[in-house]
Amino acid sequence: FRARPVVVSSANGLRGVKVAYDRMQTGEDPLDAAIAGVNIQELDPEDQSVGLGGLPNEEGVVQLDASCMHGPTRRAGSVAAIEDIATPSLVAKAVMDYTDHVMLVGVGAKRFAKAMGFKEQNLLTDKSRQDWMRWKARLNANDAWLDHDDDIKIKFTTGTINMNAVNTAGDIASVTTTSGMAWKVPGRIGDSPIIGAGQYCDNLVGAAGSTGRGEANIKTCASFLAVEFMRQGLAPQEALMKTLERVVAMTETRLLGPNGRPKFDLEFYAITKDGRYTGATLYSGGKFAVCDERGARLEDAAFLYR
Ligand code: SD4
Repeated sequence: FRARPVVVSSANGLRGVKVAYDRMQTGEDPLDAAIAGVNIQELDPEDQSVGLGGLPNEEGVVQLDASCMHGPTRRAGSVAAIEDIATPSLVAKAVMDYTDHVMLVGVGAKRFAKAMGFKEQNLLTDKSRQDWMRWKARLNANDAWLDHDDDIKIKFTTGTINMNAVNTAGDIASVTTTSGMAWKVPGRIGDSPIIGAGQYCDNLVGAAGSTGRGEANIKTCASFLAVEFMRQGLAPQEALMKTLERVVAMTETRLLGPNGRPKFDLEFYAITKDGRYTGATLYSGGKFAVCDERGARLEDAAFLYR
């Protein structure tokens, strides 16, 4: 068996897919390679959706979620609502490698990370603190949870990084890492650390992962669902479109607009064992990053609604 190696991620992983692809070419494990790819965003203070510089919760505290899966050994690891550690993707992998568990949360996750030698640091940059204060200053009694000013909405819906990689042996890995929804209720956990929602990988089939409104994803176990559709023989794009249709079908009425369409966006990324790939979003205009033998680039995502 010889696969076509490829790495696919959310658009903010344009630099990361290249790093991951190049590392796989030197024989590095696909999960280590993908994590090295997402580490770039985690450690970049300019990326306000993940790791250092991530937008905080409503109390101004940065709480991070991440999970990963390693196809060849059928293992998974995850951390949720972890504070003060810039690279939760690596902590998720440490949970996978060094514990008998899959998921650690909050203070326990942080204590574990420190015991594993991760450095504790303040993740709230000046820029993110100022954005948080600006948001706080505008709060008023009439605010609805879903009703945000446009500029703030952008930050609400951009970001998170999911990356999926397959090497020439057809070994597959996936990882997702995020600071979650900006201004979330403290303790809120999104889809990113949930195995089967934020990402999922099955070495016989492929991998899928997600960014966007995590609540919608959790309810549909959508990354698992996408991999299951591919297992049934659907091409990656068909699999992601059917997954998006399920998300719409499971959307509660209060989140549907007058046209019956969700008021949020959700994005999926997928690869197959033989190296096919795609990205798909609820609404048109989305891009995803890919790197293969032709180099790293952004491609247009398929979509359900224009
Ligand atoms: C979450 N899925 O915490 C993440 C947020 C995200 O683009 O992807 N934003 O729900």
